[in-house]
Amino acid sequence: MRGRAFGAGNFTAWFRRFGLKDGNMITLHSYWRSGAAYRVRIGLALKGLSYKTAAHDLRAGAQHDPEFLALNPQGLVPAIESEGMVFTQSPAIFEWLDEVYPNPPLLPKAPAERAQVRALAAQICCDIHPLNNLRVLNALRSDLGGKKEHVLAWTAKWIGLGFAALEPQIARCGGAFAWGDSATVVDCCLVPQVYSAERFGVDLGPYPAIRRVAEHCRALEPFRAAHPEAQPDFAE
Ligand SMILES: N[C@@H](CCC(=O)N[C@@H](CS)C(=O)NCC(=O)O)C(=O)O
Repeated sequence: MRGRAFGAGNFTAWFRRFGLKDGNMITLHSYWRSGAAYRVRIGLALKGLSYKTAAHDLRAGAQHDPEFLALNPQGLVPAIESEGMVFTQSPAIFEWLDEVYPNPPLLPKAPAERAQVRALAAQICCDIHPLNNLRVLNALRSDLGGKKEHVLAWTAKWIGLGFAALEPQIARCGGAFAWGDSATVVDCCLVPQVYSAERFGVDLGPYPAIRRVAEHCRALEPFRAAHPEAQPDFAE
């Protein structure tokens, strides 16, 4: 497998020193610029879990290596190995994390609130991000002959539509975070989506509530530790 492993040994000692939990030896299959892996890195950091990173260079096609496909037949990151099992799909990973490592929770307690928080996160994970995924943008370029400006217009269109709908919801329900005053899965999904919007040059001017929450989150240590440029495989 082309994934590069960044050792757990030193990290484990380091994490213990700072009072972080060992995470029952979690390996996160990741790529520094992957928005979906970034989400899970935030979730792990918010829960104070240590983990080992196995990096797969998506630009070099490492997600198509047979060894990685044996782990995740979808050929997508993130994937987590823990407890002798493989966990994929960031929303399912969040649910698993919250059940196995309940503190601090990434979902509110009340069922109605949990449903609303899940719905906000789903708007990002299901309706915005998939349309801007690497394989979709590659297909636009190679299958349909899309030029750079077409691809940028495509990404801006779907991020803009999604953010325009999220904005009033976050303005209404948000506090310091996207939902109230503690971090939830919405923040785990929103911050990487804002990073991606910035990368694609989307104008965030019309979304003050989204910008406010993203700025607040990005100043916090768990979000900083999960940032793409803080990853061991970060490359310009
Ligand atoms: N629904 C999946 C999406 C995972 C996903 O799309 N990962 C991207 C990186 S952000 C990927 O691995 N892309 C590889 C490719 O497009 O070939 C999740 O939430 O985990």
